[in-house]
Amino acid sequence: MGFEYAPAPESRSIVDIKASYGLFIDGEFVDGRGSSFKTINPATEETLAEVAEASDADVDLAVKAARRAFRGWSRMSGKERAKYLFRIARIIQERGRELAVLESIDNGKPIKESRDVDVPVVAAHFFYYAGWADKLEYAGLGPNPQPLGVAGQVIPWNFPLLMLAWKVAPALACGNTVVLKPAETTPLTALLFAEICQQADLPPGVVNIVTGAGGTGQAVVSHPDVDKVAFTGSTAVGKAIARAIAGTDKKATLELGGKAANIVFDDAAIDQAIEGIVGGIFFNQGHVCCAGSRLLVQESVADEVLARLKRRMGTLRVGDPLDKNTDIGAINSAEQLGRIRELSEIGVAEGAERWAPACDLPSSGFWFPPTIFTGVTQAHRIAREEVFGPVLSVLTFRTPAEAVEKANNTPYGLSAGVWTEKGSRILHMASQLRAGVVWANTFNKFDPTSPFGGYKESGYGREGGRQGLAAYLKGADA
Ligand code: TAP
Repeated sequence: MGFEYAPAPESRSIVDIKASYGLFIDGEFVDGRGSSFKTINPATEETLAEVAEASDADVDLAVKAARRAFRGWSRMSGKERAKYLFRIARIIQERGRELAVLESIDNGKPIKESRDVDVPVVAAHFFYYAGWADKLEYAGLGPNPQPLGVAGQVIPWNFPLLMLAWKVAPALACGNTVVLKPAETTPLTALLFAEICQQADLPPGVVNIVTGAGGTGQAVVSHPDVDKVAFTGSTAVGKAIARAIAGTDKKATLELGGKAANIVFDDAAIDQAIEGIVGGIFFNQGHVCCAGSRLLVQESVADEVLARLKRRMGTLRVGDPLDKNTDIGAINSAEQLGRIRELSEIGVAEGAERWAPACDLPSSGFWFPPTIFTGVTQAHRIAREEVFGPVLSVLTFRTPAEAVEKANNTPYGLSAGVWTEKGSRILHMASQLRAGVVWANTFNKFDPTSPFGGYKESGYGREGGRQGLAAYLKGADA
């Protein structure tokens, strides 16, 4: 039994959501030429604002503004560019509560995550890349590194502001200018970031934000005057983008899906591992590309791990994202909820056993309880496809070799986790796992100094760290 908690709602009065938003082009908010769309609060289904949908012509204006701004921005000394990035980082910290509340309202994620993870890591990214701006020639990427030009960046809805930071901070530090398209369901923090750019006196056109749906994203990545494409999202759209830019000289980084194995050996500290399993799959409602969505547990401890995991899941609080006690917030959209339900039903139909703790879900909004499937085999779709929700598939193994074999048996390769007391086993597993990030005795840790990216269908290129600079510099290879 979990404790009863009195509600502890964070006030939303700190946030001023406008009735409608335009596009941010050339340093100003302008009306779009296309139609508009609504963004809603997924926890209540209440409409938050009308947002302009950028047409091809709007995207063209944004790219032209970015091209004009590139002349000055790319010639500015790194030291001067750094001042702007440091200023943006500090404003993000100052307005951190506002950003966190807005992110939770528009995305559905719990305030304790937006407040304690998303926003601090966003600020850290700007601080980190501000530090590189005047040291690019010492990054080991050539003696006189030069920016690429205009970067077209398309981001998903699961970490709206964090994905923006991963894209914008290194691009600007290297002297590029950007046109960024946030996801249709989560545009609001990107638009608040546009205000922060104004507050920081960033030269007009260095950052442009064009809101819209997939068509706007397509217009950004395929615009002939965009030199660099940076995309995070689904593997299907990533492949479509790779096809769209094939034969051009655009440089691209694609950060796509994942189906990470979180591997628990019998010598692991079980209580710690349980926290890592829970954080690995239920953090951010499981809307995490590197989520530990496949638990591989050594057979000799499987019963114990499952029993403790179920007990722990019974204490997770699902509900109001703005309540400071909430562990699991709302699913981001009706569409995503539909996908999670469909794959879960397929799991049952294919013979896996479904379990979720008893929990009362709110009557409006989009919700899915933390769920595990046992009796899962490698052939099950829930073991192979990205559910992108709070759904964990549990498989067992007997030997390290079998764990490696099962962990690598996926078209993806973004991340993995290893839980064991033996350092030598951690090193062995890390060398065998075909994944961009391998966490040992922890999971879902993000740091701007550490590169992040995938193998196989999880995409290519690295974001974060010194390696993240290479994606925004001519001829550089991390
Ligand atoms: P995507 O469709 O890939 O959306 C990602 C971004 O690309 C959004 O801004 C989207 O705009 C835009 N987009 C869509 N079609 C495009 C195109 N043809 N050209 C350029 N940009 C385009 O992801 P989703 O629909 O939000 O989610 C679908 C599945 O993708 C999820 O179930 C999950 O498995 C996976 N996913 C993975 C990640 C990560 S981090 N790996 C993140 C999100 C989703 P709109 O938002 O307006 O459609």
